[in-house]
Amino acid sequence: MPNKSRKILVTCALPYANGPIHIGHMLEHIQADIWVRYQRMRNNEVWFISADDAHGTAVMLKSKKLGIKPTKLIKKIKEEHIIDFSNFNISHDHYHTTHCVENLFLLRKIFLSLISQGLINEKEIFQFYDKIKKIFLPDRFIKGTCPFCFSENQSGDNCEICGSIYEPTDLVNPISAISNSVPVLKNTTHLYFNLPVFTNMLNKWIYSGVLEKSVVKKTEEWLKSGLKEWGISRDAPYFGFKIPGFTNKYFYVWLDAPIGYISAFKNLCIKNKKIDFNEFWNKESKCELYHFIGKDIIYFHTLFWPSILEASSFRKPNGIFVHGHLTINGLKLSKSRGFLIKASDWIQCFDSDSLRYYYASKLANNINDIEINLEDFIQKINSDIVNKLVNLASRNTSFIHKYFDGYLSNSLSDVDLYQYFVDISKKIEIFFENRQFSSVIRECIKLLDLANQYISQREPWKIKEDNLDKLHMICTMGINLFRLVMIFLKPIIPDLAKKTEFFLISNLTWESIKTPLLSHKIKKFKKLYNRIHADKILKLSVLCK
Ligand code: NOT
Ligand code: ZN
Repeated sequence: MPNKSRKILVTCALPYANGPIHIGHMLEHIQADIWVRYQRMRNNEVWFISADDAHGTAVMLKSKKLGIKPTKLIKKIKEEHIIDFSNFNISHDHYHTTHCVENLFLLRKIFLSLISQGLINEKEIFQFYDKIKKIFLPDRFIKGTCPFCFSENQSGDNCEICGSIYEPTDLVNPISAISNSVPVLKNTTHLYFNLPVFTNMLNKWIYSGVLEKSVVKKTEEWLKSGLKEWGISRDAPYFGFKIPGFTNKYFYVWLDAPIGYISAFKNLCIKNKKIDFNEFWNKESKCELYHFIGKDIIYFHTLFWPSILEASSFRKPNGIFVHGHLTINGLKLSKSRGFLIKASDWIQCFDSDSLRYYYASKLANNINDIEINLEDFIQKINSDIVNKLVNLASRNTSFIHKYFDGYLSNSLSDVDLYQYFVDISKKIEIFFENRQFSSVIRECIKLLDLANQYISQREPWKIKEDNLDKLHMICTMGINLFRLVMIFLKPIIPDLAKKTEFFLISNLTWESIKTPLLSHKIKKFKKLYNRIHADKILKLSVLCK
């Protein structure tokens, strides 16, 4: 695998600017951030971007409810989002918004190019209209019974229970989610993107290694059932970009949101003149592009997005990395808040590394749901990070300072064991590259168990003062094994990694894996990590009420 000089652009799905970041968003940003930090450690050039998804009905309704302008709302929300992400050490190189000039410019350019290729059709349709709120209803604001499996309370575009995709008019007993009234059908004209033209391209593209098997399967189903033209316009009132040449028509938020990936990067290039925009987005680009997304928005990324990119002569992604949903156990959460915990509430109870570590311990490169169980969370963090990882450092450091003035010895007590840890790094590299973070953690825990066992068996606390050389080498060995595991875990728990670097007076780098720290002074041991306590679950419950 080429390690040097890869150029990689990574995105996370753009959070809507109508509410706070919750720990479900954080799952995706942490997953991407771990991967990005690993790639940076391997000296690849990585640009990690995201942005707020500022447009659409939800943002408009929210700002109405608050009695403020949408532009004011999205500004405030973006500031809050940036704080939330920084609290969890998400190392975006840039966090932008889709409500920006770059996005307007690119959207119009792409739209005009679609028109000139005859890919946009105008059609008169009947659409659900809320007579009370005087507004055409977007699919997600219509609720009803699924026409396929008859599950109740499903949204107008797809059924969460059976996964079918349909038109809002297919719903049984549709209801407006805004006013709870029965919507009426009203005629209007809309613009449609000719998606079916791209069927052949998509049929090849989905097998080109860009998608995991389960994602290919889902996309295959949609392709098999036949693609339909995709509506890209919305009627006023709407918060978004107006469509040139049409009165009271706006671009659908889902057209300008993915274009936001490009425009956020464009804006980064304006700030950082060293990055070449075209090198990353040209049709023939050799740079790599990856989108991290949740499984609820697969079809936007495996059908519409590659087609729009193809049509407008941009490059397509090398991978769409899809994760499952988050489920939470052991906490009563209010339904009106969507059963989710706000990132700002979580961080008042627990540190960022603990959530990052816990997510990593559950993440693999598949779309399985991730379950948070708070008892299990506390148990795992205390057992892995406190009892196994940090303990390995603390139990050895005291001797290094007591007898050797803080200096490590000039050789290790077991070179073969050290080499064994070094060899495992090859395995860990593959796990990181393939986003099998739970396997990274599993390997690290195995190594920690080995290391702790090694120290326990040699009982340094019993070694007599006439055998100090032996004691010196064993404790130096322990510190070095701790250091190796910390290098492996650095992308996952950056706060602890930073403290470790300060403590070891040495940077945790991938290049230094082969070279043990010898004859090197380290600091006195200060608590690197605080045990977390179960009473914080209660505190979190109170905050989430
Ligand atoms: N705001 C959307 C959501 O579901 C995600 C937009 C992602 C951007 O939260 N784009 N695409 N394609
Ligand atoms: Zn259904």
